[in-house]
Amino acid sequence: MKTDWLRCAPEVADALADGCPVVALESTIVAHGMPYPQNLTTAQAVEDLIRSHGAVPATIAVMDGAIRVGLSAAELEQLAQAGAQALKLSRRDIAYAVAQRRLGATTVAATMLCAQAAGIRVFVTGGIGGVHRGAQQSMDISADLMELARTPVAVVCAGAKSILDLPLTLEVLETQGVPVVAVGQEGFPAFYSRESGLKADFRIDEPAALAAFLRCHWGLGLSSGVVVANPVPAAHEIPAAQVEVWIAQALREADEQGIHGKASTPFMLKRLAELSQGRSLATNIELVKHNAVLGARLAANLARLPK
Ligand code: PSU
Ligand code: MN
Repeated sequence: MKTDWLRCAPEVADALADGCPVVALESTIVAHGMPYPQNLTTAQAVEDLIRSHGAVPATIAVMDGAIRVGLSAAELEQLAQAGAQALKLSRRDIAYAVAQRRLGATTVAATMLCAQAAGIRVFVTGGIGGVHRGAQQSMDISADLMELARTPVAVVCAGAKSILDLPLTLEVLETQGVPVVAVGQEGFPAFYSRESGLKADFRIDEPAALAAFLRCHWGLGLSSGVVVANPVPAAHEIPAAQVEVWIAQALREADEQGIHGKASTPFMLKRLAELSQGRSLATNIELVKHNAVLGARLAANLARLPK
């Protein structure tokens, strides 16, 4: 990637040059995934947690005609305030946003590709996109899955939301050769709930062992990403049966209102927060913070291993 289109914050560039741990963060969760001001306070808290666990945070977005890796406090605030006015950028949208000097928030897919271009191997988010329910008809499969297939970045998440078809999401990841590693349990977590009823491919509990696994995966020349699925802490989970009631209603409304494509996930997140009277948002915030701690530890362990 040409460096005039990729600008790392000085702190991030220094850390990368010195082989110090860096953790990438996405910005769609800030601009499109949570309302203001909780989006800002969460983004700040996540950056602070990553720092206090020994890594440098690098929130990624498109601003001023460049991919920016690491934002200042003022830039993070600008993005949080812009909310849905910022473009939601997946892989296909990046060149448009850079060339047209638009403000853009990167999804998991776009953040992975930018992180890889900058030399960052560990990325923390809330949940990954996946195969949407009804995808047999709509063909709505998140570009996140295709990016995981081709880009060597570890994505620390709380699994994927059950607004998606989770069995089909795991099928696609298997087909694409993406390992799904659960932390602390056998099951693949369902974002708001610890269990989805599905098994992850592997269980690895310790950050040091996770780092060794990643080093081996990439050392073998496997060029895919890895899903590191970290279940929401029990104290903050919402029972799956409860979530399903809200999801069923929000999906019905999305269908009635003709919401589809890239608008679908932001609509669902917003309606779930409303229908749950803020409970889904509170859980979302807690699980992202929990992922931030694991991501920082993982990056620190990876940085300690020989290249
Ligand atoms: N999951 C969340 N919050 C989010 C997203 C996922 O809990 O904000 C965002 C991520 O940026 C993810 C994107 O990459 O939604 C997926 O969108 P789509 O389904 O349109 O690919
Ligand atoms: Mn989609």
